[in-house]
Formats: sequence, C-alpha cells, structure tokens
Amino acid sequence: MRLIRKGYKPKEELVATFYAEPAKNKDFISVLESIARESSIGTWTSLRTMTASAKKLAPKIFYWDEKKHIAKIAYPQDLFERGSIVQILSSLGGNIYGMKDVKNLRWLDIEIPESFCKAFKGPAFGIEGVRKHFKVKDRPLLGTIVKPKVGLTPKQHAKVAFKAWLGGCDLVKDDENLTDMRFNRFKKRVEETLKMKEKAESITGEVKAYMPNISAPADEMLERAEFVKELGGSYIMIDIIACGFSGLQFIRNQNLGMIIHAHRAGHATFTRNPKHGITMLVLAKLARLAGVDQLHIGTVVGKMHGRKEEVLCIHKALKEPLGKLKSVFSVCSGGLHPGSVPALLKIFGKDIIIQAGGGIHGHKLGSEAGAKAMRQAIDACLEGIELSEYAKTHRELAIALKQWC
Ligand code: CAP
Ligand code: MG
Repeated sequence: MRLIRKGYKPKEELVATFYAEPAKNKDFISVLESIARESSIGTWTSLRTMTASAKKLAPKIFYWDEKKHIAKIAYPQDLFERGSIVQILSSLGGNIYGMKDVKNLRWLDIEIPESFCKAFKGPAFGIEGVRKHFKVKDRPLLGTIVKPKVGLTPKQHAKVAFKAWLGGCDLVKDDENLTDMRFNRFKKRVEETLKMKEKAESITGEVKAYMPNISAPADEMLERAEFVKELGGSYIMIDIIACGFSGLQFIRNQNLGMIIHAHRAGHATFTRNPKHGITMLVLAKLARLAGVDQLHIGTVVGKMHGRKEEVLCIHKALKEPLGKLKSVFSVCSGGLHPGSVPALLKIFGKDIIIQAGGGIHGHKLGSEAGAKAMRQAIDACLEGIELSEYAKTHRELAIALKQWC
C-alpha cells in the first residue's frame, strides 16, 4: 500500500516532521514509507488481514526533501487515543527508532489540530494564572533550587529556602534528585519549608511559593501531592521524564488545583543528538497538552546545551494559541547567576521564570545576598541600567559580578 501523497493538504490531521536518514543501500522514499507504516497500521510486509477500515487510518507522506532528510507525515486523528500522550509516544516515538532501515531518525515537530487538543486538560493555571498567584505582572519571576542538591536535613533545607525568599526569590524548588530520603524525609521537608515560606511572606509582604518534588511511582505521587495541598502548598514539581507522561497525566487529571512545575531531567538522553531522538520542542508541546504550568526549556547562556533558535522556538510554542489550552511559563535554569540576566532578558524578554541555584547559594555573602543580587540584576535590566553601573550602589550585585563575571 503506497503512503506517498505529494502535495496532499492535511485536514484536521496530526502532522509529524521527521529527520530521517536511510540505512546504507536503502532508498529514502521506501524508508519513509516504512516509518509511516510502522508508526501507524502496518509492518514490514503486506498483510492478508488488512481491511478497508484499517486502511482508512493510513497516514500520508505529503512532503519530503531528500537532500535535507526531512519529511512530513499527516496522521488521521483516529489513529490516536483521545487524551493520551502515552499512545502518541508509543506510535510516533516508538518502534520506528529501532528499525534497521533507518540509520538516524529525529522527530522534529508535531502540529496538533485544535480539535485534537480538546481531549487534553492542558495547564490549569498557565502564565496568567501563575502571575495572578504571585500578584506579579511585569517582571520575570525569580526562583532558586536549594543546594546542595541533596544532603541537607529538612530543617537545613527550610532555612536555605527562607534565606532565598528573604533575599527576593518568589519560588524555591527541590532539586530534581531530592525526593524522600533517609536524611530528608519528604513530609518533614514540606512541613518545615512551608512554615518558613509563611514566615518569609509575613516579613517581605510578597507571595512566596515552594515547589516540592513529588516524583515517585504514581500512587505515591498522589499521596505526596495531597499532603502538600493539605498543608496549604500551592505547587508540586514533577520530573516528567523519569515519571513519564502517564504519571504526569495521572496527577494533572486529579484536578488538584495545584500549579505543576515540570522538570525535564533526562530529556537530553534523546533531545540532544541533532540526528537521532525527539526534540525538546515536541516534548514541550506534549507537556503542554498533558497540563504542566511551568517547564524548563534551557537558557542558551547557562551551563546546559541548547541552541538559541531551538530554545526560542520552544519558548514561542509554549505560548502560541492552541485551541483553548492555556500557555506554559518558560523556566530558564542551569548555570545562571546575576551576570547572566541581561543576556537572558535580551533573548527571551521578561515572560520567563529565571532560576539560579549555584548562582544564589554560591554568593560570597550567602543565599539571602545571592537572591538580592539576582533581583538587583533584574531590576537594573528592567530600568535599562548597565549592571556595572547598578552595582556601584548595590553591594550584593557588585560582589556577584566580581565572583562570576
Ligand atoms: C540548576 C539545576 C537544574 C538545571 C536543569 C541543576 O542548578 O538545579 O536542575 O537547571 O537543567 O541541578 O543543574 P544551577 P535544565 O542553577 O546550580 O545550575 O533547566 O536545562 O533542564
Ligand atoms: Mg537541578
């Protein structure tokens, strides 16, 4: 059965764009057809059991550029289970990667018809809801990650968070590998840190938030999320790669009324290779469908890999209109410090959450000064003042610039 339909105009179909390099002595078009078949209704050979109704689900390869190894395939919506990211990944992110016909394969993008989005909850809060939560409209939000990543006791963890909130952080999160350990039990940490949050709010008069990492088997995640909610917490954090889209959707679909911060630790196992895997853009679009409110997207200027065009494309995709889905707040994190802020705001504008771990807790004068230095750098940029100038009257910023620039 031929799946080539050059020039076909997709109607209400999901369109996947692939980078596909055929294996040696394999023809590009026939490899595209095996990709289209294996990701939908077929297999390596024709089938006596094929039916007319099954054929109706056949995808159409409607665009390709052999030189660039690029192709676009339109998949009928009925190939997919409404409301399940899991089954989309099993189809378009599944067997096709392992086929011998394919030397390299990268799923570059997915275009989702609005009618298909209706089956997904999407973000409960989105950028607007998060800004409303903090009563902060016109500046980037500032977050930190308690460091060291793991190893502190609950009380020590809460103290570090308290200092960062006092210095001006809006958000404090657990690190991606801090969950429920012998030296730092989840429930004890949440109790201690939420107490410190309230104390910081009463001192600063600002709304503060703690993002506890609930990542765990799904039943345990629900128990932890409900515990945080009972204690008055407003956020939960999920390592969405480790927990998977089933875990993420399971929690989102509980409608807990909590803001979901999505950490992407592990994404680079398959997003980084320019010739093979799945792009962070695809992952980000699926995470929005699943219903995260905030998502790590990279920084361009920090310690993690991620080209400017790529990260900007993700930033845009998280906010572009998509049916009734709310937008997702881009989180820029990883190797940031006060000196990184001007370049960051130049690239992304102010509709981002800036997160710094070492760039706050490594400050010579400690976490409170580190947070102050980050806020000072943000204020300087929003007022259009050079950091070096602003540092003349802001000691914490001056020390940070000397330390890291
Ligand atoms: C940053 C961080 C984050 C990274 C994740 C870390 O700490 O807590 O997990 O931002 O990378 O553990 O590295 P620092 P990404 O501020 O001390 O670097 O945001 O690219 O997913
Ligand atoms: Mg981390």
